[in-house]
Amino acid sequence: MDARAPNTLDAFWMPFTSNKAFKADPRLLARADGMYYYTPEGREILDGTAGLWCCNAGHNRTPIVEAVRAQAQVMDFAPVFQLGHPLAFELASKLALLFPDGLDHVFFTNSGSEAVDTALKIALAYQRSIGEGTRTRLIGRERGYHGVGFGGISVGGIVNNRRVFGSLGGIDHMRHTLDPAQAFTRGQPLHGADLADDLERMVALHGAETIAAVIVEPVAGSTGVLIPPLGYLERLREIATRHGILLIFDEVITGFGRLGTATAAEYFGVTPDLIACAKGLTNASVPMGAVVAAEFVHKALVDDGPAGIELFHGYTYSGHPLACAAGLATLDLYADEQLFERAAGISDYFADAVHSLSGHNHIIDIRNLGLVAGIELAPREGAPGARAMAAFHRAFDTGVLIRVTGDIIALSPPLIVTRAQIDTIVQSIATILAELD
Ligand code: PXG
Repeated sequence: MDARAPNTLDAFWMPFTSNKAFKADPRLLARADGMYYYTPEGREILDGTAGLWCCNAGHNRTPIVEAVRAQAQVMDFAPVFQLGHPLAFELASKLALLFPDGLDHVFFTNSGSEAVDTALKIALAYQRSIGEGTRTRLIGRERGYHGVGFGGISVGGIVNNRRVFGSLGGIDHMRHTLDPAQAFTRGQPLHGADLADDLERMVALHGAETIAAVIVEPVAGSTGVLIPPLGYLERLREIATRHGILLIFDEVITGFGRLGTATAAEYFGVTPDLIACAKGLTNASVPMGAVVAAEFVHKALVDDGPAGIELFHGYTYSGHPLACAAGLATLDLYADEQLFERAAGISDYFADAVHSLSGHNHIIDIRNLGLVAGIELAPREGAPGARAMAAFHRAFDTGVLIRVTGDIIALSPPLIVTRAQIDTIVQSIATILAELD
């Protein structure tokens, strides 16, 4: 094949996309700056989703761009197997400081999926290291999304992500927490903490001595913004602790300011044993994920572990220098511009704005917390997802980027969003829904 063949859309097999539909009617992004994307023709698109819930500081921020550029000139790559480079240690130290007390050790990955699978492996290794080797079972939750590794799709609660691939064995799922009877709740639903007792049911069904860990998104994002009922996460924490089950928070979306705090753990005042994160860690400028582990987990595996390699796990690009440079600049930017506090400060305005859509055409629920919201539409008869997809296309054509999942519109704007931009996003959704059949 001639490598200089003309550029067509054919060769790129696009992820999580209807390739045929996209290539028949492509939507391309060519440039980004602050709150905006720009199409190749130069059309401005207001970003209501921070890319894919990941560009929390807005796009192409100069300090991050400069840091990556500078690092690329100094050292492109360095192995971190039996060698090290200073930025990885520095970023790990800063991340440990930012995350809750007691979560002090950082394992770097390149994505959220890898962070999730790494957290699950650490949990299994931990249980074995303390003499609890029968604990091999992993518990997830319906409507959980934990990326696309075999661990993640197995604990995840989305059948389409598993249907043609299968699942690891020894997995079970708790029920999700979405309750239609509490539609249009602002913030956390009042009722439903008792759904955490599903973990007790798992213990009764399988025996605690078979369960290594339970993993949840504190706020489920990609299956349509599911806000935990008041007291739910606290109860899950209590049950997990009582039965020697590690609690893993998947904070790939909730981390780095989405709720107005560094982590959802901090927001809810519930500290898990492991946190998986990614996305906002580098403002998505260079791919990177991480698992942040509790001191006691690290101690059991590393300090008290055997001589030699303590954990047979890692990626060529764990702690990649460019990602570390991006991560350090990103954490500094969040702090310098007080972006988490900014998100907290504007979240009431955001809540008012999205809930002002209540009563509009097609809307059957609105959910929100921090700077994330889900707007659920009634599905079209016999065509689930079609109405929201039509809204997505129309929003893009009129200059606003929203995200849709099933018949749910998800909003997660960069933390630099202004009140006027929130108004524009919400007004555009109102107009589109009024016109949409
Ligand atoms: N956990 C959670 C909670 C996520 O949201 C992942 C893990 C996997 O991360 P990577 O970096 O491997 O993709 C995610 C990713 C959407 C959407 O439309 C969400 C994600 C990815 C793609 C689309 O909501 N989240």
